[in-house]
Amino acid sequence: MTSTASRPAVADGVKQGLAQLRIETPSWGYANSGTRFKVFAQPGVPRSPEEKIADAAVVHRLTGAAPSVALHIPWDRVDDYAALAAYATDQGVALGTINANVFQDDDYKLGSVTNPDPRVRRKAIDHLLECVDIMDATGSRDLKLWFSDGTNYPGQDSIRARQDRLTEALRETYDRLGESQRLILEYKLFEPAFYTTDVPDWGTAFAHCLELGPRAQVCIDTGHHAPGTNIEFIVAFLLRAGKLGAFDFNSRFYADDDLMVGAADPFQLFRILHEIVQGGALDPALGIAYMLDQCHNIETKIPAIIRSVMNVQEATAKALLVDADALAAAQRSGDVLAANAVLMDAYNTDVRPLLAQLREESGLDPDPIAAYHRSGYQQQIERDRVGGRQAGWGA
Ligand code: AOS
Ligand code: ZN
Ligand code: ZN
Repeated sequence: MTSTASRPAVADGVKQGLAQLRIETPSWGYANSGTRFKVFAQPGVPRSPEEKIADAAVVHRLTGAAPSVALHIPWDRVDDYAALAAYATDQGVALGTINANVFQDDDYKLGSVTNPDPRVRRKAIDHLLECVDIMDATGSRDLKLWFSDGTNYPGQDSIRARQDRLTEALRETYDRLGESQRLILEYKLFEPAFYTTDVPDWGTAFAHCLELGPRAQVCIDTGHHAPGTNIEFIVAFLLRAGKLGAFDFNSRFYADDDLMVGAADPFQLFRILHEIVQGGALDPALGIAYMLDQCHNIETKIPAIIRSVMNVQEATAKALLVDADALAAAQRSGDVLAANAVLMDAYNTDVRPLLAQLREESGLDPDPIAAYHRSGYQQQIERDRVGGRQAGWGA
């Protein structure tokens, strides 16, 4: 199949598709992180939002595919967000999605926007509104909301009342958005709440986004599902409904592992990207934000993020190799084996030589990770940055 991939017409199609793919990297992925048991400090990690942006810019320079970085408030709090955006531009990247944080405060023990106490709900909503102010200053399009809200015990609170409170908070936040801004609602099956979660699945997120209006969209974090969930079905459904706003890409073996995307299950990533390609959704005009949401607890962070970008590119290239005509013909004629073979032929193609060639054609090093190791950047940050910061967990 390598010969198919290297045929000029096929290579051109892959090249055009990949040129549309823009992957946003998360500021917190560059900082120290860990589990509930231990945060491992790594040498050279950023001490400020500016240093996280500088690292993101390195990933973009080497891959040519990661032109924006997502911020997290308050982990990336600064006095002057317009100045931070200008700094990012100087570095060659843009500030992307603003991720709100209403989970890291003692007040939120029983929830944030769904808390039974109206004072706590007000505080949480005020933070979401502040995030929109920040978006105005940074020029960010998307506000991403993930709520840790839920309950641990049956009877702890009214499931239905919590939905009412959630609806009120989302409405107030949505109404504050500017014309070109969006609210992106993320769902997660469980954790930190274990009995009920207030936005546990795509159906709940979808229903709230439908009620809010056209600028409310769903975020699929690939790690936020029960084992065996058919994520590509969710992708296809939301795309068809015009409600897929963003991905938080990562890999999971067991729960919300936040491992490198494409590491645990590259076939699942390919199936997801196949739905994206089939739906024409690589086109930036459709507005889907392809973000990473990962932590690199035991591996060196910048090369891990480069690897993750490359993993998404490889899965996308394979999805672009699917022979759409042959697939449609096999599907029409009910030839199950032939249809499946079309997908598997694309998946089993080694696209790495093609991607290396495309990088060289764009003036990039064909091997971005080797280029990073040769660049001396890691040695430089390990020398220069003393006292690197934790991303936020356990702070
Ligand atoms: C939490 O599990 C979610 O994946 C969030 O998207 C994210 O990890 C957190 O909000 C960091 O910004
Ligand atoms: Zn996420
Ligand atoms: Zn998560």
